[in-house]
Amino acid sequence: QQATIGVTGLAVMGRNLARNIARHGHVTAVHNRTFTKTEALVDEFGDEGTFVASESLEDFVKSIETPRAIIIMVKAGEPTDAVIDELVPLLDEGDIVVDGGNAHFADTVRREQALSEKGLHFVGMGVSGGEEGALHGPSIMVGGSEHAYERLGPIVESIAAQVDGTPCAAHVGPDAAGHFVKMVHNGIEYADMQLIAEAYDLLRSIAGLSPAEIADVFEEWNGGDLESFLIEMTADVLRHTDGEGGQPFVDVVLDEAEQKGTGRWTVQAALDLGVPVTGIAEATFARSLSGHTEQRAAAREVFTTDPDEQRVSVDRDVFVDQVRAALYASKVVAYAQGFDQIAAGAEEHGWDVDLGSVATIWRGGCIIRAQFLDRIKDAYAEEPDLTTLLTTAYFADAVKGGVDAWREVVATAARGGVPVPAFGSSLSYFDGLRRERLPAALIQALRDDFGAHTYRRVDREGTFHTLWAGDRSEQEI
Ligand code: NBP
Repeated sequence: QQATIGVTGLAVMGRNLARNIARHGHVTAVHNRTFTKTEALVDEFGDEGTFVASESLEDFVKSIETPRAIIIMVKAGEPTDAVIDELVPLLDEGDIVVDGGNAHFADTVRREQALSEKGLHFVGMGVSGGEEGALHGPSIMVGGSEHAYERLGPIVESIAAQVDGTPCAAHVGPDAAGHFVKMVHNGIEYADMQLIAEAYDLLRSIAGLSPAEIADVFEEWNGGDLESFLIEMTADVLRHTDGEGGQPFVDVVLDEAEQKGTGRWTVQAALDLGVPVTGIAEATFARSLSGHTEQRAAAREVFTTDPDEQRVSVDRDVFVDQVRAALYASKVVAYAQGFDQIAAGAEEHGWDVDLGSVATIWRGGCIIRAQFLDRIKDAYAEEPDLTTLLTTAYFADAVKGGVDAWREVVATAARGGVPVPAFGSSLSYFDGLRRERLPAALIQALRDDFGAHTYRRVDREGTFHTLWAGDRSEQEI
């Protein structure tokens, strides 16, 4: 029997994605470099659907109906190139090669160009939701040509998470748009997790709540505007205890956050595009700081903390609510910045990305799934060319309503010596945007003074330079 689609690379993600596809009634060809993984999949889960297993890549390719659609689900980077190089000579014109791994979007641009020259379609497909999502319904961000999506769309939409009957899968744009959007998704995930971690730290260190009490707070928050997978999971993790001693699990975990690189990629791309994604950047740097153990030890020794100095008295219930408002406002900023980055990336690369559709497919299946995304979807439905999410009626009201609490929380954190890089930078971003005049004027004047970099004036058009070392007269350039 000819398969409708093939999956090569059957580690946790590929195996679960293949099972999900087969469970939805699509005959699925499966292949893995090490054949035992293919055999294990068919032995354990063969009754979930129709799998066509092959040991060699040649047989795998032959087992798929043309034009073929083949999903590569191997380690990102060189392994993906190695698989593409092996696959290409076996394919026919019009076949579709899909990379479902976490590729850097620049690699996807390169691969798409190389394969299109050979008459093949290359699709960079971002898959979010981890291994559980891959099995039960991920969020899928598909790049590549319209033509490729006509073949792939019905399959990916059937296996994706569904919210209100709408699949969390879409063709987000040509070329590497899918991987770019997935990268920013992960960047937002970094910011979201950092904000949650700061909220936890504040509630524990300043309001004196125990992890179990903070779990209750998060559970309550999950019943409101903040409802999301990560908030729900935070309550669960904070309630978890370790071993027989029953200490909070969060206290036995080493406080050094790791990263696989997608946050860093997001920040690097944002720097190239000139988009201030301060929440994502601070979240990425906060992980780096946590890993600098030698510097942390040295600083702890020199700047020992006096517990009295850090004691800030707050009304517990009032503070809990202020932290909730600060978390929500900061989250609005982080998401607004992420969507700005997608818009800027799309413009830079000539991809027509529908931001409303991105919000729609992030409502389910992915790690940042949240009720909040419904609001973002609505905002883009009302105004597709939105300048910034921050100023849309719903979010503007939320931020205005929470701004006093937000300031209070950031100020209290500073007084109490609790680091809140994401809360603090989001508030500064907000203040920076709404400020009538920014001190950027002084920076421009300094640049003109030391480097003759010129400036523009508020009162007339043109570019000017002052002869700082001379008679200080102004020249129009
Ligand atoms: P891994 O990233 O651990 O990769 C293991 C797979 O790559 C195995 O099938 C392995 O084959 C294959 N492979 C390697 Br390594 N080198 C190869 C080569 N030169 N030729 C052929 N195959 C090769 O798997 P994963 O965790 O399932 O992730 C797959 C992709 O999905 C990655 O790009 C990842 O970034 C992405 N992703 C992962 C998650 C997640 O939660 N884990 C979420 C979203 C996206 P072998 O069995 O023969 O060694």
